[in-house]
Amino acid sequence: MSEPSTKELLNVAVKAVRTAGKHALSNRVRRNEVIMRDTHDVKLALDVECQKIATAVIADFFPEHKVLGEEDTTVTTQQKALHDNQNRAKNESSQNQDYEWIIDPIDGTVNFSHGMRQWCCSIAVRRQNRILAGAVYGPELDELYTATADGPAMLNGETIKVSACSELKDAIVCTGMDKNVTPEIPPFALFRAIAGNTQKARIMGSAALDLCHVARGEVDAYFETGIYIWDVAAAGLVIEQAGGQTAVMRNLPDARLMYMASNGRIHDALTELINTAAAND
Ligand code: LIP
Repeated sequence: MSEPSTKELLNVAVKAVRTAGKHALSNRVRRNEVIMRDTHDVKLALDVECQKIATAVIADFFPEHKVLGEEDTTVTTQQKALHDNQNRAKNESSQNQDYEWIIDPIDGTVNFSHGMRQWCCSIAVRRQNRILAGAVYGPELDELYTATADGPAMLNGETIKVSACSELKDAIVCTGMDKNVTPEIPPFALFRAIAGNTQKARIMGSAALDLCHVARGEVDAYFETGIYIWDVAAAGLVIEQAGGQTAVMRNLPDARLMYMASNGRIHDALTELINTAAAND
């Protein structure tokens, strides 16, 4: 069987994010059907439903492909996925079933549950640890971001590119509050360093949309500790294809990441600022 093109993969990712995103949008009245609640996090019935819907769309086209999603995965599964991923990266002879779809059915779930419009569905597909295509759909913002590894980053079909901002002092940097608050990483541990050395630091509540807004040039960088691969996989490709840079700065326990992305021009300065602040915390 021939390998799917990146365009074919992207078409399925777009169909899946649109179908799942429209389900969440048309069921907003059910946004408070809570399955699980933590201090700074919530899991909704719609999270699970949207992941099932997206997975079904993908399976219609690629039944043998794997899926890694935020919902119905345990830490063990996440760690296994990471372990498989590392083993896979070593295995040169790739197999068709090496394709893996990475789904965040509702990114910005807490925003969504309060009726805020800053939420999206994010889906990427990777093969041997290389992201080949990604789509991020914000239904209430009417924003569909797409990219392939060999094609441009686009917003609603128009090519986008990162900002020209070259100084941290002139930059807007989006960040987030780690929902897994631990003594080692108290909330906002690095926030004051970012806020004190940029024009503005912003917390908008959806990592995938924050990253896409870096790709379209309205935000200059993004940084967060405690984020997961499904929050950043698709939008990270969009940034790279828009001329920006991404970096997993650290791998944290329970498959979480310290992750940064920027327009490229302020990447080194922001990296140094974060590493210095982290060392002093
Ligand atoms: C959210 C991220 C956000 C982060 C939240 C949460 P979710 O993802 O997009 O940047 O600050 O803690 O992780 O849980 O809504 O898919």
